[in-house]
Amino acid sequence: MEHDQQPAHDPGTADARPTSAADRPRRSRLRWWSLASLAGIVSAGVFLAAAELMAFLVARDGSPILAVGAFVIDIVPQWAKELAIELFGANDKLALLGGLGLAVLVAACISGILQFVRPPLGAVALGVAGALSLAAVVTRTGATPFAWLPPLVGTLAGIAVLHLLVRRLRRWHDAVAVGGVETHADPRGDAPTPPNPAAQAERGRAAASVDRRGFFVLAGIAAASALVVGVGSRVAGAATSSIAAIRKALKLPAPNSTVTIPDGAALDIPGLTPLYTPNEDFYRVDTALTVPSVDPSTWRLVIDGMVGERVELTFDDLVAMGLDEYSITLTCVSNEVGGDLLGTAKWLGVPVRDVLAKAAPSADADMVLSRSVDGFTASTPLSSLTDDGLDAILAVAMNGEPLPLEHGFPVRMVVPGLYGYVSATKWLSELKVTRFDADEAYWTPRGYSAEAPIKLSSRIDTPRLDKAVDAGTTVIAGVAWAQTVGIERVEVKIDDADWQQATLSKPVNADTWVQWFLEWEATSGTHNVTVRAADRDGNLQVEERAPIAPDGSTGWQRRLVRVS
Ligand SMILES: Nc1nc2c(c(=O)[nH]1)N[C@H]1C(S)=C(S)[C@@H](COP(=O)(O)O)O[C@H]1N2
Ligand SMILES: [Mo]
Repeated sequence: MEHDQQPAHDPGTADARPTSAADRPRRSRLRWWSLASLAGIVSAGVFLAAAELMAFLVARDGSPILAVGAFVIDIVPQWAKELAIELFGANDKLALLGGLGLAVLVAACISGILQFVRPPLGAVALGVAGALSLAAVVTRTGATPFAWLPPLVGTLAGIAVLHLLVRRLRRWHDAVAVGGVETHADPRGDAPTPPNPAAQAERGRAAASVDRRGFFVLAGIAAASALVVGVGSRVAGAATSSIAAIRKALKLPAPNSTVTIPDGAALDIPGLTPLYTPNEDFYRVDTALTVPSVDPSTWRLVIDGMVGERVELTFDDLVAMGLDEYSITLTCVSNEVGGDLLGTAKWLGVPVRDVLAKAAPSADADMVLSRSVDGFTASTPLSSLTDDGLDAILAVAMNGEPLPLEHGFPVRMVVPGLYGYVSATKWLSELKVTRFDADEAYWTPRGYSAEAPIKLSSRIDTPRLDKAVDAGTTVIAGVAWAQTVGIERVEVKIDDADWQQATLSKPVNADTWVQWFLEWEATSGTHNVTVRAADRDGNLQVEERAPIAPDGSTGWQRRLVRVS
C-alpha cells in the first residue's frame, strides 16, 4: 500500500503550502470537523432511510420527516403560513420539506462534530432528535399501533453508524497525531507525546492510512445504502399504495339525476375559465403533507355527538342511499381578489341532511364538526347542512370519476355557499353534531372565523396584463359567483367611463359561478378595467379591500390592460 504512505493525503497535511505555526492547528481542526460533519450527515441519512424502510414495511404513517413536517404545519403561525404561500405558492409544501432537510443537515453536522470532540454527545444529540421525531409520529391523529417503530429503528441505526464512523475517524486522527505529522489537533487536546519519534511516525502513518481508508469505505457504503434504501422505500411505498388502484377499479352506480346544462351556460371565449374545472386543474388546498390513503372498503363514517343514536355508515351504505349529481362552485377563503383558488365541478353525492337524519340530531345543536382521517376539522352551521333547498352533500365523485385522491377520496363534504375551510372536509371520517360554543374547528384558533359564508365576487380572466391585445374589438371576460343566491348582473368599467353591463352566461344554478363578457373597442395605450357584480338579493360586491383573514377577501378587481 505504498501509495497510501503519502501523508499528503491526510487532512492535516494535504495543503503543501507553508503555513504559520498558529494557522496550522486551526486549519487542521477545520478539516477534521468537516470529516466529522460528513459522518454526521451519513448517519442522519441512515437514520432517515432505515425509518423509511420500516415505515414502508410496518407503519406507513411512521415516517419521522413527514410527521415532523406535519407538526410544523400545525404549529407555524398564520403570518408564516401566508408568507410561505406567497413566496412558494403551490410549492409551499416542497419548500417546507426543503427547509426541514436543511435543518436536518445542520443538525447532522453538529452531531457529527459533537461525537468527534466529546463522544458520546453526538449520539446523544441524535437520540434526542430521534425521540422528538418519535413524539411527532405518535401524537399524529390516527397514528397506527406500530408508528413508533420507524423512528426508533431509524434512531438506533443512525446512532450505530455515527458511533462506528466517528470511532474510525478518531483512530485515524490519533494515528496521524502519533505519526508526528500532526501534533496539535487532538480533539480532547491531550495527545500523548511519542517516545521514539521516527519509528512512531512510521507506524502512525501506516495506521492512519488504514483508518482513513476504513472511514471512507464505511461512509461510502453507509451513504450508498441509505440512498438506495431510503429512495427505494418511498418509491415502493408510492407504487404499492394500492389506494390509487382501488380508486381506478371503483365502479359507482349511475346517479338518479344529473345536472342539466342549459344552452348558453358555457361560453366559448379564448382565455375564459371553462364552466367546469377539469380535475387536474382544480385548485388544491389542505394541511396534508402527503395525501391520506383511505380504502373505501374499510372507510367508516361516524355520526355522533348530540344525536339520538350514534350511527356508523360504510361506503356501500352511503352509496346505497342513492347518488344525485350537483353542480357546485367551491371557493377557498384564501382566494385573493382576482385569485384562482376556486373551481366548479359536477359532484355525485348524497344530501348531508339525509345522512344526519339517520342519527336524529338534537334540536339544541347548531353546528356539525366534520373531521378528516388526518385530523382536520371544519365547523359548519347545522342549518347550512339541513335546510331545505340547500344542496350540502357528501360527495363521492367529481366530474364523472371517483374523487381524486388529493380531493378527498373516497368521501368529502361539499356545501354550497361556505368557504372550504368551514365545510369542504376531504377524507371525511366523522360528523359530530355539536354547538359552536362547545367545539372549535382546525382554523378557528388560527385566526379565521368559525363561520364563513362565501363573499359575492367577480374576476377578470381575459385580457391579461402580460399579453397585450390589438386595438379594435376585444372581448373582456371572466367569472362571477354568489353561491346559494346567484349572480344578478356584472358590470365593467373602463378607465373613468360609466359602468357597462356585461352579458352573462345562462346560470346552471345559484351554486355555480356564471361567466360574463363585454365587447370593447380597445384603443392603443394602457387602460384600467374594473369589474363588480351584484347578486339576486340586491347586494353589490363590496368595493373596499379586505384581507383573506378572518373570513375572506373583498374588493373590486381592477386590471391594467395594454393595447397595441
Ligand atoms: N381534510 C382536509 N379537508 C379540507 C382541507 C384540509 O386542510 N384538510 N382544507 C379545506 C379547504 S381550506 C378548502 S378551500 C377545500 C379545498 O378543496 P380542494 O383541495 O378539493 O380544492 O378543502 C377543505 N377540506
Ligand atoms: Mo380554503
